[in-house]
Amino acid sequence: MANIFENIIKILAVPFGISGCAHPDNEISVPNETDTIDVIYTHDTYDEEACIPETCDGLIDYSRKQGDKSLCIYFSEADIGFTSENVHAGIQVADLDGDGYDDVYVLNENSANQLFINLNGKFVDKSKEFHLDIEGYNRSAFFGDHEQDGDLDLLLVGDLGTRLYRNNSGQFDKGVQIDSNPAMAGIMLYADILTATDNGTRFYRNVSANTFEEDALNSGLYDSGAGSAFAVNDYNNDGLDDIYLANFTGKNRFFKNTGNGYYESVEDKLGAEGEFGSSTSATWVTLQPEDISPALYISN
Ligand SMILES: [Ca+2]
Ligand SMILES: [Ca+2]
Ligand SMILES: [Ca+2]
Ligand SMILES: [Ca+2]
Repeated sequence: MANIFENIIKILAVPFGISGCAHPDNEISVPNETDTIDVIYTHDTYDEEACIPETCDGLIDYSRKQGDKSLCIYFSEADIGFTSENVHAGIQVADLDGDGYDDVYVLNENSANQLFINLNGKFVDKSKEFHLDIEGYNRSAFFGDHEQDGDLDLLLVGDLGTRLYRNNSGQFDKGVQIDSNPAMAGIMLYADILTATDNGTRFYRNVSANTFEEDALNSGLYDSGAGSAFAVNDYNNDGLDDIYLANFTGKNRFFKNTGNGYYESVEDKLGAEGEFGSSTSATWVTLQPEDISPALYISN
């Protein structure tokens, strides 16, 4: 499903909010104008041996080599970065020590995950210090402030299910198991949690501290397909985050937030269904500085 390259595209584009970088080997179709959004589809013809460190001037760049298992991330202006010699299932960018500089969390397939903290322009492995050297085949990470206490908590999904790790003054706890079913993607929606599994979406309403109730059908967030990625954006500027679901076995979904934890399915109305059963990643990107609103970028 979602391959490493697409995971990288996804996370690099969103947290920085300035510009997405399109892979030069991808064929990118012309954006489709809809009522309010542009939709861009790509057809991945990625050469796994390619290493491309200079595709996004002035932004975080990336490269990877599947053959020798390397991953490189560079800030092109400062010419700094790090490499990680593991097989990676994905990465996530967030400012975990709250110093205003983004840090990088790398999900490794065959070893513990790694947290690289940006210290004066150099990335330093602080995985153990933060208790984020988590083992297991994790497929996606999402950082959000679950209990609104001012620090970022971690939602981790993968073959071992869905777990929420709370941040206690810079050290993450052992995690709470939300669901034991394997999942491909997961996001926090305020205190609630939405995941995509091979057998449909699951939406966990946070009832009390560690109590969650599954409510996908009733909330309007149910999809029966094998979801591969979520992309969150307030596309209609009403102050409520809306959710796009890239689907591997069915049409893509666009869940418009109608408030109070309920959603309406609007992918048909917006022309954002994607190519049936082939989407592996989705993100919102601003491709040109003059763009007023971001476009939806979908990898197939
Ligand atoms: Ca930081
Ligand atoms: Ca928190
Ligand atoms: Ca906390
Ligand atoms: Ca909205």
